[in-house]
Amino acid sequence: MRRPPAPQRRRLPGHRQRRRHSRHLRLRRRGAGSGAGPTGAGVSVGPGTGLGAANAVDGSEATRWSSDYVDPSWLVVDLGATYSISRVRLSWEAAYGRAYQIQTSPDGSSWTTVYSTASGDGGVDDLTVSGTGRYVRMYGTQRATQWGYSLWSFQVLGS
Ligand SMILES: [Ca+2]
Repeated sequence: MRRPPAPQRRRLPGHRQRRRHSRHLRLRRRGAGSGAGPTGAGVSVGPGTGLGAANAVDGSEATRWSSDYVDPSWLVVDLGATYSISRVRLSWEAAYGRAYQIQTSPDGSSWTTVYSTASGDGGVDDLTVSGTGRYVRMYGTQRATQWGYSLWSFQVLGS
């Protein structure tokens, strides 16, 4: 059964604390003396749980998230606070999205599309976008393979 994309907070075990540069919105694990934001941050997916949502935001290109094998599927990142978002970088595994949208939201329920494609070809999609929000998601509507949507990493940059 499909479920609505209600935010489902999850800790990000093993997430690294270092930043590549100051404008990179690294997702930070709550607590651990890391200077995490007041509300923390998390990642959620739907429908179902797929494989390791936290793997998309763990800072490693060797671990991956995969959705269930169904359209639509999505991965939502909670930045923990509102940011101006300028760039989203997706690193796809062999199971990639043919058609998907990048969307932002202030509340995790109403979404604004800032990027859309119906001809995704996998690899790395380094997207320049313009938006504002606390939540950013990849909303996949057509898988390129019989498998799911699988990302080595999903990065959001902004200020
Ligand atoms: Ca990863």
